[in-house]
Amino acid sequence: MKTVITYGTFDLFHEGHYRLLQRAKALGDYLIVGVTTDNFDLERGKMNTCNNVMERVEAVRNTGLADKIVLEEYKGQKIDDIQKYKVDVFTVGSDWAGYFDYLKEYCEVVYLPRTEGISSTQLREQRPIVRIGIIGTGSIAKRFVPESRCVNSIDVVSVYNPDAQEAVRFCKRFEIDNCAASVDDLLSRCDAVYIASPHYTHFDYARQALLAGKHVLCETPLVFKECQAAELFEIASKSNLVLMAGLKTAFCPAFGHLVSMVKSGVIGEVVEVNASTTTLTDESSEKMDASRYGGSMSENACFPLVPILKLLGTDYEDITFYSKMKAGTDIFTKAVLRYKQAIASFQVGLGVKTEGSMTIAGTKGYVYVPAPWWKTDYFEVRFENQSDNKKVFYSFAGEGLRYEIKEFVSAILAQSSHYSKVSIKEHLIMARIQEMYFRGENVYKI
Ligand code: C2G
Repeated sequence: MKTVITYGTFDLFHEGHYRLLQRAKALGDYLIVGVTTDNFDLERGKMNTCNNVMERVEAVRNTGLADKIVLEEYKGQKIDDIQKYKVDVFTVGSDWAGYFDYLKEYCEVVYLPRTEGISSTQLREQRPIVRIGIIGTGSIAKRFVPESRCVNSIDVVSVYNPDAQEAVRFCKRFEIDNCAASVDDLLSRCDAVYIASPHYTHFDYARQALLAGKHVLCETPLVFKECQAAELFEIASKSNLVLMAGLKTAFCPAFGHLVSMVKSGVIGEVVEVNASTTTLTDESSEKMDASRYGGSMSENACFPLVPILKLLGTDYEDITFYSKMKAGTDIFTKAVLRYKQAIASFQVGLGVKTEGSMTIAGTKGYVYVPAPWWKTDYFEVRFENQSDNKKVFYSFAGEGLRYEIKEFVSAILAQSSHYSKVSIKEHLIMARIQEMYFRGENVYKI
């Protein structure tokens, strides 16, 4: 039996892909097709795939040409696969001519003529552009615009800030066509809104945008009351709109890989998760203003809550907060969540600095993520026998916002078939925890 292998992203599956697989199949008796995972594509700079890995695997499977489909997850996997599956022929389109000559050491390498006149990039460019309006022109909005320019099918068309001068300066700096005179003006010019205004304004802006039929990507924390979160998701679902919180960590490649590895049982049963996020902030900052929901909990708690809820679930038994207060604001808070079978804790601070690492303790080993864990490109899986330790690297491009922006745009263009990386329940629980804190439930202040 002559085994042939080929690899691809196969995004927006088209005639060129089909013909490649047909000719690959004709080179032997058994065809293996490697489909790149989302993380691997992000890692190799392919930011703009529209279909997720499951959709792309399905497209290849539906051709009926592949005898086996494998996922291509890392650079160098081709050599492992060729040896593992005793491959006789590696083939790929002629656009890669010469690039895979190093595989000649292991098997025959054949470059097949590419089908001219069609490509995934071309098909992507024919897709609609999502026009984005930004509300708020602060530091995160200033990072959002350049990051958005790394993602296909999105264009920032308008900006709104109640302080018109601020908005004018922002539009000039980022060469954005329109400075909206009002929120309604902004909403009339866009398909989706990115809300980067102060936390306490999020609910009203998000509600107004959703009721106007616009998709919403809102900075975290989304809202401070569970009922508000529920109302926003209710409006979004009724109008088939995308509502996402800017939980950037949840969309980063390394974090996605970390959660999959831990969920697969690589460190056994998870018993404890601990994470810290502290960012020293000037006392005069609005982020420290107690009258405007300022403080460490509101600013940073959403970061560690993502891994805690992802790894241990949303059914914790109870949560207790211990806060160091100053001028009515928590400059440092430690929270402990008791689960049936596990404990989670996190430390957040705007006026206190600590190591920004995360550890995930399991019955077979543990995961260590160095600071800043919330935008990590690297983590270690460690065991009693240190020779079993694994170091995992995942590139983290730019400011890391591009991953969440890509997710937002894909969700809008994919409509209902999109799988959200953060569930509605997780959003509701995050809002509930913020609400408990601000109501002083189980809060011990020092
Ligand atoms: N292809 C083709 N004709 C086209 C477009 C693509 O023959 N008009 C071929 C490509 O040469 C590749 C396969 O179809 O062999 C899949 O193309 P992509 O999905 O773009 O995958 P690519 O990013 O080229 O991945 O490591 C090898 C790479 O994974 C190939």
